[in-house]
Amino acid sequence: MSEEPAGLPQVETHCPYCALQCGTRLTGGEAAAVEVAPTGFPVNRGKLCRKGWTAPQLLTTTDRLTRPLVRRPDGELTGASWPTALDAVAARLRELRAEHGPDAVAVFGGGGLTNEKAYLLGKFARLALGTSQIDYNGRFCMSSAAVAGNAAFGIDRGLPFPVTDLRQARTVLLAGANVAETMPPLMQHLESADLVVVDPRRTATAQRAALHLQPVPGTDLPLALGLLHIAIVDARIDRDYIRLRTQGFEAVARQAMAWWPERVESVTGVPAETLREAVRLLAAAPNTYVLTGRGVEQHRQGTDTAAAFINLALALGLPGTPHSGYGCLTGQGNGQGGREHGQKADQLPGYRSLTDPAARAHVAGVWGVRPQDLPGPGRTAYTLLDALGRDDGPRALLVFGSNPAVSAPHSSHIAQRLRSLDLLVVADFVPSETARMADVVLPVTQWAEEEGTMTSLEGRVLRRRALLKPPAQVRSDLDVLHGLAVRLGEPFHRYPTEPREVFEELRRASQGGPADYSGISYERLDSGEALHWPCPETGTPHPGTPRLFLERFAHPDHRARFTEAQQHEPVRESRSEYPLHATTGRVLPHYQSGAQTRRVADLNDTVPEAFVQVHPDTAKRCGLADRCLARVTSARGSTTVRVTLDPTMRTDTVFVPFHFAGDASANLFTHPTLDPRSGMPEFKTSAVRLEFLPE
Ligand SMILES: Nc1nc2c(c(=O)[nH]1)N[C@H]1C(S)=C(S)[C@@H](COP(=O)(O)OP(=O)(O)OC[C@H]3O[C@@H](n4cnc5c(=O)[nH]c(N)nc54)[C@H](O)[C@@H]3O)O[C@H]1N2
Ligand SMILES: Nc1nc2c(c(=O)[nH]1)N[C@H]1C(S)=C(S)[C@@H](COP(=O)(O)OP(=O)(O)OC[C@H]3O[C@@H](n4cnc5c(=O)[nH]c(N)nc54)[C@H](O)[C@@H]3O)O[C@H]1N2
Ligand code: SF4
Ligand SMILES: [Mo]
Repeated sequence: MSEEPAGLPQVETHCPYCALQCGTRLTGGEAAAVEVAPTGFPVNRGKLCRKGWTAPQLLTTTDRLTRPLVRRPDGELTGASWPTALDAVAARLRELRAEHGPDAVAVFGGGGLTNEKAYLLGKFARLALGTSQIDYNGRFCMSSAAVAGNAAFGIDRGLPFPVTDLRQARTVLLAGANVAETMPPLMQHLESADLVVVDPRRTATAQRAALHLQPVPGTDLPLALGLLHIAIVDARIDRDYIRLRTQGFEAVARQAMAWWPERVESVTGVPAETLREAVRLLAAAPNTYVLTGRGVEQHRQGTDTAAAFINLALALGLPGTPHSGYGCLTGQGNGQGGREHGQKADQLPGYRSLTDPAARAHVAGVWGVRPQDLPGPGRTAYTLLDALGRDDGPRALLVFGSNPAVSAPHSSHIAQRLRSLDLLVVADFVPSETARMADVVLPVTQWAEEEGTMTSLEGRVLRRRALLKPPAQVRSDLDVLHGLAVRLGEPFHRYPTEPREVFEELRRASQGGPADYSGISYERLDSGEALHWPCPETGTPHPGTPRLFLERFAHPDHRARFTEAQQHEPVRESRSEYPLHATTGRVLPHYQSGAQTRRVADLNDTVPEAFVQVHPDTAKRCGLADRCLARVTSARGSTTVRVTLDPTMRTDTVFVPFHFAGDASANLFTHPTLDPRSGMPEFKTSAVRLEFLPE
């Protein structure tokens, strides 16, 4: 840890990026001189990844948004005062609502927003706008695992145990998760475990594995069924656990019987003996964890696939025991809290359902409205974006904390929908690709300039703390929502601008819900208590719940559910025209749509442009050499990227990171097919061909 210069302001907070929420100490009196250092916080214990170390660079990025921008009739975005910008937005929203009804206005949120922002955004949509049309980018993230987790366990908390429990693990199955690049400090907790990694690529994580299963992308469902098959046939399942703590095993076991190892091998490409070895490792260890990431979830059968890995974990008797378990690795900074407090299409705060009359009555009571004043559920993220500007779709969109012009599947189509709007408003701190398309851009604070709470991947509620004052013309998202709400005729007091005040209201709104925060306060968090939800308000301070399910699962009968997979129609695409599987994902130095990390020189210099990772034989067949330019083409469109040869790749599979924009955007070729249960797009498999592109 670095020596702190004496006398400079200092705060303990957490990294602005991923859901690991590494603990950091920020030091410095001005934005240009902020220094970051890791703390001893248990998930990162003195470590940060490069994104964490370089996060302060974004505070002073040269194109930081420092005043509102309004598009002039000649098409130019030009500076405007806050009252002018907010008046213009409110006036247009009122017109559109009067003409087309409240659902003419839509809201798109993000899993990076603090709990306070996510909560107030949902309230603003339902009350100030009266719209049902709100959803968020978390739908693109862990929504399939969330649906599967709710169905299996009765509650969805990504990790139902602290990250540090993994230190005792003897075997960890990482299915479609490349944590060595996506959450590097987490690797220190996996040092003594044998890793079984399921990934079509030999990633940095797979290189550390005791066993690497390298399937064809999109074949994890048969793979998981095959692992269960072997566990049953080899008598490695925990029959007592299944009898006492679960229901529904028989039907799932029948389904798994159809997936004998050689059949699985023919579909997935993973040798039958490797499958058997994986089951031996998983069943041999007393302390075994099954963890899933986006690789298995971002498919049209992502919910069923996550459920199939949960079924495997249940059959082995892992979830809800002290030294074993199942978890989904939530991705965004507040990916967990952001999915609990009401920015989802079908949701009210506290992870309550918008269609549950008791939930509506409770939240309406806290908000001082009648239950019938709350709209019903709206469209999920991709369906919402796809409906923009259509006859029956929204005419205006407000975006807080997402860059869908880059990160949504079939992005050229989504960009066209965004262009067809009467009004696009984007709140951001940088001119993201989506912000640059907006009619009004509202400049907001960054993490080091604001207070709030985040809920990490392990369900622990954390304090984000301000080191700096924001630039003069920059406001918080809470201020923006307040300013718009009062202009739309809402009572002043309904939209507090102080994060602590919003949190006090969130506590009450979440009280009694699955994600109950009512026993958590800024005071308790500031005194250093480790509080995982649920943490209800009780006579004596509730200690929070670091480990869920130890005594019972959250279903009324206290049992976990096995769930059978449904049949999924394959997307039919010409294999002769598009002979390769393309998959997409992340590299260490970039974050998401790249709106932030492409602006951090130290990160962007490491990976300055998009690439396609290809096996040398495949490259040769397509007439490609290392470092040449190539076009990756699907039935949706083409992406232009540089070839990187990699002999560890499957010869039928290529990989493109999705952090880049313009011609190099991976989402130009991805498929907008959705998982019918979660609304998750098929980011992880596209049928493509590769072509040489002369420079
Ligand atoms: N550096 C970095 N870290 C991040 C982020 C970032 O953008 N950059 N984003 C954060 C967020 S929001 C998230 S959601 C997490 C995501 O974290 P991860 O899930 O670890 O990230 P991905 O790279 O999307 O996907 C993981 C792996 O899935 C593999 N994969 C692709 N297709 C398949 C398939 O069909 N089956 C299987 N089994 N595997 C497949 C890919 O090769 C990839 O290595 O990372 C978080 N951390
Ligand atoms: N092909 C492909 N596409 C994918 C994925 C994939 O694996 N492959 N992964 C998907 C996943 S898992 C995710 S999570 C999504 C993420 O994709 P996006 O939603 O586009 O995520 P970000 O790039 O983080 O965009 C966040 C934007 O909000 C801004 N921002 C950050 N914090 C705040 C804040 O507090 N307030 C406001 N107003 N703005 C803020 C940032 O500057 C940035 O412009 O991408 C999905 N898209
Ligand atoms: S692992 Fe995630 S939270 Fe930790 S420093 Fe890196 S980006 Fe930040
Ligand atoms: Mo994500």
